[in-house]
Amino acid sequence: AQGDKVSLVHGAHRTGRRTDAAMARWRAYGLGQFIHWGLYSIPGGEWDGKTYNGAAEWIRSWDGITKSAYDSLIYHFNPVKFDATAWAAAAQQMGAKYVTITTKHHDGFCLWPSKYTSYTVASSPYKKDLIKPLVDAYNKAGIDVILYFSIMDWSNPDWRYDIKTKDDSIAFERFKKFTRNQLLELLERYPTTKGLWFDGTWDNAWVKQAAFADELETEMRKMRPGLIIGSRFRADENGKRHFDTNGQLMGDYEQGWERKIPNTITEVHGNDWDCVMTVPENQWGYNAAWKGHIKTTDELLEMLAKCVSLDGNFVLNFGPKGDGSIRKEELSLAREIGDWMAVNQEAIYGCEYAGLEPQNWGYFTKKTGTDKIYMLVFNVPVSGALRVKLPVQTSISKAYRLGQPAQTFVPEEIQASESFIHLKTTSEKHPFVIVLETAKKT
Ligand code: FHN
Repeated sequence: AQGDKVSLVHGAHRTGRRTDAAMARWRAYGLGQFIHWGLYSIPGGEWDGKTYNGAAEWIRSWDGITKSAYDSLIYHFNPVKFDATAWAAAAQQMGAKYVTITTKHHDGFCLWPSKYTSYTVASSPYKKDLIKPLVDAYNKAGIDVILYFSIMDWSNPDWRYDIKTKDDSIAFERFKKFTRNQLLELLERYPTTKGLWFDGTWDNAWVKQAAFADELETEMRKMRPGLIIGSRFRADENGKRHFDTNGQLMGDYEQGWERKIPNTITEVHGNDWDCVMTVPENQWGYNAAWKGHIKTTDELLEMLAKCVSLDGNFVLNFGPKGDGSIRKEELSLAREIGDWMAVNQEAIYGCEYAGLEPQNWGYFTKKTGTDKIYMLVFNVPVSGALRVKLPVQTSISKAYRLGQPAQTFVPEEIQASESFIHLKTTSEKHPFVIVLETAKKT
């Protein structure tokens, strides 16, 4: 131990945020799209006429469903309506700057024709690689691609939840080789991949592989310099995940914000992070029933604003159907988010935590490297007066509304560096953005 730090061989490789261009690009994305697509998209949460309430992509594991019947879905996987260009166009219109695609979820079914298993799209009636057209179409639309990969693989007989016997350990050694082969294969086949989004890494068998995972991470980073890997990939030698024994973030960004968003900047400890979010409560793969509370466009926009205001990216999940089409509800959310982004994107892309005291009317963001502050207004007070506290010796030189530059505001300075922006109306129906150009007082 050094001071109160423990010396670790497989802990974090770095303290503080990455400072390179690839990570700066990731940080500036603001908005992303997540895609969960696989065999589970065919039943869509229903089996033999029964609706299962759990997450649709987990249906193979629910009681009453035989594994072999589920695995036979491969013979029915034929997404004839799949159109990579149309998917990419919808994401582009929404304003997504990156997409995270499930190459393989927990069931082990691969959307690319992996050489290392026959449980892939190549064995389905569709036959063709699905990852390549997606990577090409998204890249063509100016959207970066990150590959989702589940380490846990229910289709592989060598997968173990824990290693308790000699046999387990022999099987898991084979599984590690298989995992490495598949990951290197993906990076080889899709060289424009910007990052890997790992999942299914919580079981003991994997958590015990600190040395292997560390070495593999180094190998992948060498192969694709700039590659972005989050905190879910590997544990340290004491089995600590996300943060090592010394509390340092493992990987390039914190991957712990799944369907939840921090409330304060202190909760993210100065780290990069992304929040992945479902439209219904907890459904990632296509769920035909689409029950429970379905988030609205304004709710999702508020989540996006909150994430960016606290230095994170917001990644909205889509669960295409087994036939390759995207459900109309998701398409219309994407369109509405895109319509808002078309006017207000300036307050999202390349923006960060503004360092200002939070106010109840909404969220502040700041354009990285500038003095431009954005007020993303979600709750208009009945008084119509929006409070702004700037750092000492800073004043507002210009205030105007995004999309309506002619609508300017004359801030009322209440006291030094504290002002009211007075809205002309309090009957706004949707969130909007006010730009504050600020300057140091001389
Ligand atoms: O079990 C999965 C779940 O199905 C989904 O893929 C999410 C996405 O972040 N990850 C896991 C749960 O953490």
